[in-house]
Amino acid sequence: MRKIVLIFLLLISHYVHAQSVCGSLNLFSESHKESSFPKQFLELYSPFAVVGETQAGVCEIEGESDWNICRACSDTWTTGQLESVMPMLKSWSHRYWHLYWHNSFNEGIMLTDIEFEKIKSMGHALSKETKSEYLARNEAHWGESFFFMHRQMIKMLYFELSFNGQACISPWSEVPKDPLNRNWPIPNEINHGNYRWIRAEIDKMEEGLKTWTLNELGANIQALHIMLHTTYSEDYSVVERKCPEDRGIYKETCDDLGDNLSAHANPIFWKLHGYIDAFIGRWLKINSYKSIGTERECSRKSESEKPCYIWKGSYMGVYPFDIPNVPE
Ligand SMILES: [Cu+2]
Repeated sequence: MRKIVLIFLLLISHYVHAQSVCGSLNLFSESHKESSFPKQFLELYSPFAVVGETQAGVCEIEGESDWNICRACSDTWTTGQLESVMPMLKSWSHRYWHLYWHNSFNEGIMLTDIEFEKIKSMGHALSKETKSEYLARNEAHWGESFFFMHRQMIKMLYFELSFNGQACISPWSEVPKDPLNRNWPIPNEINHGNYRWIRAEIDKMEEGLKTWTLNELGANIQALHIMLHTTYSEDYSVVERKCPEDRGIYKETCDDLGDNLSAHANPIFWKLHGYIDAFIGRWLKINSYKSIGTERECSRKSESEKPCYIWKGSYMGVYPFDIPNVPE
């Protein structure tokens, strides 16, 4: 049912002109042409945020120093932090943007010419690339696009927290070994023994880091990524209660880690995705890169930030994703 709703919404969204942005930041904003963005934006527009030095290695967007915007970094969520980001994370445009991104690869990427021009004007496509070349490149580098897209989501989260004067959320430095971990217990008892499988996958990634391309790492990390989502998902009876469907879409309360429409509304999503994202930084170091960016971003890096790795997969879907006629 949800798929039918999505296709319908995709069709009518092309006729809607008003664009809504998830949260306070439009990732396709023209302001990206300024190299001092987004720190400067935060200083100018946030009534609370004080952009300061981040603790080294914590809450950093590794390889993208422009994005190290967190003034503080916390391990667990406070009510203030949750309240400042949930309106964005639970908005339907954000939910469908994430769902559509994943479906793009399952069902073949669909992109209108207008959307492609927007992507190109913001430097997210290569300078001489046609739409079909862009789509083929992203299909071929799905593993990188997976890293790229989820990194954009982390940036948006960090921006929203910082904009509201809140600390960022640090990723797991290690996946908790104890299923009854004080801060991050595994909610469903049937998953309590999963750590050994998770550990085996982590070992594979650590070995592979030395020889794989970033794209191969992104593809091969899927088993670990899905295992983490499954392990930290709640029992089906809880999910059913939080996620009843209404007109084919979930209720606002839904934060099921097992569904792309709702996973990012779950606080643990950011712990596990930050952990997955940190593999990008480890890969860059092992391969002697000092930074990472799109073609345009790399061309603007200072000498001390070179060599800069240019993303080969940088598809982030249709963004902003307009969802007309959906209850907010
Ligand atoms: Cu996702």
